Amino acid sequence: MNHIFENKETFKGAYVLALNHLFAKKIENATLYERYATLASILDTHLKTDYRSTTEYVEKNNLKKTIYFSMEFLMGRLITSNLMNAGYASVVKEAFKDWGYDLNEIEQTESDAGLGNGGLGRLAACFLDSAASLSLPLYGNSLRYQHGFFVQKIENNKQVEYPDNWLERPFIWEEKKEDEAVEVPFFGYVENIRLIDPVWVRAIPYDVKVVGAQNGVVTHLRLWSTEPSKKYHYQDQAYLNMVKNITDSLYPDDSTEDGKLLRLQQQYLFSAAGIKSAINEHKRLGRDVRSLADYYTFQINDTHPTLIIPELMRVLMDEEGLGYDEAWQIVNKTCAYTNHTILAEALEKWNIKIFRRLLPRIYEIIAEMNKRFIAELVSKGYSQEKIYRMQLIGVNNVRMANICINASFSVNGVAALHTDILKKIELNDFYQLYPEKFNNKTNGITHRRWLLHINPELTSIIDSLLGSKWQKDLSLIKGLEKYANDAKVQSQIKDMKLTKKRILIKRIYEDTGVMLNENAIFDIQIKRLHEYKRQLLNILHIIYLYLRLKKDAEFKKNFHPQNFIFGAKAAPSYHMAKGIIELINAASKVINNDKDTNELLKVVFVENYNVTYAEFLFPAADLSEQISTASKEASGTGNMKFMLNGAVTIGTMDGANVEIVEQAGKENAVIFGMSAEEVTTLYKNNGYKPRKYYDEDKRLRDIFEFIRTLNSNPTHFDFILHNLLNSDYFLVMADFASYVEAQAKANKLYQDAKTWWRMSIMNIANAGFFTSDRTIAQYNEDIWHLTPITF
Ligand code: 26Q
Repeated sequence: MNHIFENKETFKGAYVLALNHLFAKKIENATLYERYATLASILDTHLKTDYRSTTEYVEKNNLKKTIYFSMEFLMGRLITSNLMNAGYASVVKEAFKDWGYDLNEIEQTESDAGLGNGGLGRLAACFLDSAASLSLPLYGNSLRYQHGFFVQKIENNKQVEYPDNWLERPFIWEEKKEDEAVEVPFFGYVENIRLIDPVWVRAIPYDVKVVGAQNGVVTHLRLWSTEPSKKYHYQDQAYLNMVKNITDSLYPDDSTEDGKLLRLQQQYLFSAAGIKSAINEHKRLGRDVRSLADYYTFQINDTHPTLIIPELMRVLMDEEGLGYDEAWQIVNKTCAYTNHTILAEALEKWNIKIFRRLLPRIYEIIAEMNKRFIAELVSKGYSQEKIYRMQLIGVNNVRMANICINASFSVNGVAALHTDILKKIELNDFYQLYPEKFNNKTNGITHRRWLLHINPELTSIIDSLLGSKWQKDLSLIKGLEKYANDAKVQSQIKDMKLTKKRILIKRIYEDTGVMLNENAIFDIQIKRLHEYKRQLLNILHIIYLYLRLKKDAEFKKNFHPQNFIFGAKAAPSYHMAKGIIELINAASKVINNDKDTNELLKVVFVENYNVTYAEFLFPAADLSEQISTASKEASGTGNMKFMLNGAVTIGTMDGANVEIVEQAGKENAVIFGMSAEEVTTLYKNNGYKPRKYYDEDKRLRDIFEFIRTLNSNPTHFDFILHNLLNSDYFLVMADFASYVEAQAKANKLYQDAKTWWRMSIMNIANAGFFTSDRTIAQYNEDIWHLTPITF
């Protein structure tokens, strides 16, 4: 092998030439961005060789593929993870060092690809990395949004949204493939299964390379963009606007808002285009459509890509001439569905009027599926009531989850507790009908990004103790356990934390002007803002602490300083969530500026929490806030990133927290609050009286009083307080006392250094289960059955 990344001298030569070629500059005159773009370009070009050999290998050997259909891929920046996976990071670092440049600095100019809302989108990105690293032919399919998830600014304590113009400068990792464009029809009317006078939109794929970890495998994430159809000679402005709008922006996660036609259009666009390109490929390789299921699994990431089901039916019947039953058999063997949500009210549904107008033929097919499904249930003797609950169309809505469950061969939840709740409660009707379809795949995170890349300090501690094999097989990190009580290792971990805290402190100071104490406990809650995630419980407790520190000298003496850090975006129309952001910011201003408590207590809300910010936050954390109302958080994945970086979880027995505790041991987490079962029973009995807690707990009354002083208008936050008193669906009041106790316990534990750092090490040592390599291996074993690429 002889190539430009071979050693630093060959690299330097190639880099200088490329910089001259691209920007006509010498290295000392180039801007940071030009230096970045040059590096990214030569790496991307270099990867083409592996990309081509991977594609050729998969085709020559007729390997089955998984197409991971997801409306979101929250990729973040790619330069470092691509360099690391390709195995060239150290050569490049060395070369840059010779020139006096820092790779980290260059990385900062890449824009963060924020094509997702939160957990579901980041999971999809971790899965791409893991599948490629396990040499599995898995390919992503999504949309190329011109604007990613909005940029958040805090103005006057409030969230303000700005567009994310991430494509302002060229996205170097993508390749436009004009020759693989497809035409997608919308609207029109149906005559004898034929769609008459539709509006055609051209979908063009942009493929983003996905690099496996040091195995020569390069797959891709296919992002569809829209352009005017080639079928028209004349196009009016309204048509051009429609075409542009389809891939203009990512929708914020917002189950409260009514279905928007544009979102349905996005869903059909990437579903239909993805199916079309799979079938085109299948035929190009000389295979019969009847064998589709032997060559593809279509994984449906939540219900957003549900339309691949009726679309595949349509193609097989209307274009390929198969009968309904034959088409149905194929769909049933190709599609698999992952559920990410428990909240029944969040299950996706579409008004049939909107649906029929946009997708008349697809609607007909769903209606036919529904008719047959109902007939099946009737023949099985199901009650009318149960049939109403299960049918695919009901109460004027198309029910996406019902379609997915009916048409897929696999239905999985994303953590053990979540899958259990689906089976026993939320989807019990379906579980009884199709017990064999249901399975669990506990989520995971790619340890390459979330440890090797973001925490080289911890990586090298582990390397020095265990060698480097664990980097390939994270289960080996268990070997750390035997050092849990080792004073030297404990102090290395503590030093690592201090290093990471200092980096974060600098960043937060630059961003917010707040200077944090490096000796304090770093207590971090970073995730989307949702009532069920209970950022409100966190801030109520902080206010309690503040008031107590001000009046209780004994308490103050025994209290270890604590920094509370929040990062969260609220959906733009989610009034309550935005109110909670404002409350956190208003409270933090008072608290951070009080000389009485200043040294002990700080509260920071970081602006624009995203993948890039996350990479600074996880490694610096001592306490990981995972405090959702039990049963409401399907899994959580931030909880795993904290654990892997040595933070201790303070949390409820919800989602994957249950498995974190199972792996690390209950004594190595701080658990509080009602259980999922208790929550379910409480809801069922209809007897929850949140006001009782207020009446009986002076701490809550004092907190409410304080909140009324935070704004010149004392009723400013009353909509939050009234909700707590009169409804409190997420049981903040019920869990308050238990949370205060858990926080006190954590604060005390931290002061016992030997115990604390043992807990921290035990968490790292037992995080092996949570690599997405394990998750992907399980998907493959139970659902996909892909053969690995072995060159
Ligand atoms: C719905 C309607 C209209 C517009 C947007 C949406 C929408 C968009 C995104 C609804 C939901 C989402 C995302 C959901 C999500 O991220 N769920 C999280 O998935 C993670 C990965 O499985 C879990 O760890 C989290 O527990 C779960 O909340």
